[in-house]
Amino acid sequence: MSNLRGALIGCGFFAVNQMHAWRDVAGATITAICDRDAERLKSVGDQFGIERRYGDASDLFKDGGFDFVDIATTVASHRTLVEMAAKHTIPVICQKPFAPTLADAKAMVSICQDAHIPLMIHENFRWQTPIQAVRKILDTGTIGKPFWGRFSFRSGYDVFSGQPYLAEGRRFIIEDLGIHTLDIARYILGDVRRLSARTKRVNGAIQGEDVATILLDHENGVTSVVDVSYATKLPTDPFPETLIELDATEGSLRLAQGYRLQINGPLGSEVLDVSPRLLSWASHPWHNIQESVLAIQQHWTDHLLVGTEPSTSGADNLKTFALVEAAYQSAECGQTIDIRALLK
Ligand code: NAD
Ligand code: 89V
Repeated sequence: MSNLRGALIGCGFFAVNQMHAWRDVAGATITAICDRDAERLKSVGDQFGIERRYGDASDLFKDGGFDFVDIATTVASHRTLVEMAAKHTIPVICQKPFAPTLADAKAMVSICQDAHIPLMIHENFRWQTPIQAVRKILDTGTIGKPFWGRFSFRSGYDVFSGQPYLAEGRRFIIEDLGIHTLDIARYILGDVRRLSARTKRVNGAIQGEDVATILLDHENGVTSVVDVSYATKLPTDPFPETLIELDATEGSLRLAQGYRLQINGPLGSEVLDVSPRLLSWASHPWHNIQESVLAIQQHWTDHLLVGTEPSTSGADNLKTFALVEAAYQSAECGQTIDIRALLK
């Protein structure tokens, strides 16, 4: 099997997970890294034994010698870095949120299409073991056709200590976390035609909203609710679990806290343990996310090697990103937003 060489840009909080996962991916190896922060560059370079280190992404691209780039910086730099990759015809993975605005995201997809390079957004939540388990149950047809769903992420976990920038933006939970939950809703129930949303800020120490409730009309007529909160105090915090309820024509399904998947079919009920694996480099409670990082990076590598489109390609992710944009618009104006109009 050929081995792809990758370069990673952005050696911060989350990139350490990506670097660990790259070590476990079959068919790809990170051979160069870049960060404008010299300390972070040194720390990741030393930890993972990477000799080729760059403080400036344009020098990295100028030197080349890699088959894809993994952009793990925060959103402000994504468009510039994706444009650099396109200019050098280097296939690119870009972290979520893909772009600051939907207009930027559309432009980035076009630029990569014009350069004939694959673009995948690192939208890893759909790759979590419990989410994949829900998808598989639906595909068996045991519970029939869903007509209603709920995708819920409610926590009081302190995300700000590891990611202080999350407290500083005008937008918070929909852009950072709801983007994953909306993507899961699309992955499980299909694309969305309209949505309406309400938001709140409960934590006075941050700038953006930390609670959002979003009502979705899917293209296939299914109704669902996406509700997310970082202001919810519970005796056992479920971070970072997404809980799912689906009611369907022949039964129902409940993905409950503790990675317990209850399936209620015509012949009775059963409860499955759909816990993620604890990889050697992972730790509780992040292990669910960490395992999905390995899964998405393996998926990218497998698709790049054979030249097929990854599940969360740039074009696919525009349909998730539009839901983020629509949710903010709806929360501001109190109206229902037409997704097809946004995607035009
Ligand atoms: P961070 O601030 O800890 O790290 C970002 C790093 O990028 C910093 O070291 C910074 O110096 C570097 N950087 C920024 N612009 C650069 C540029 N132009 N050239 C070179 N280096 C540059 O951020 P983080 O918490 O690691 O988050 C990074 C991204 O990952 C964000 O978009 C965030 O939303 C996303 N994230 C995703 C998940 C997930 O599960 N998918 C989880 C956490 C964070
Ligand atoms: O997954 C993420 O994007 C993270 C967190 C789980 C903290 O929201 O930023």
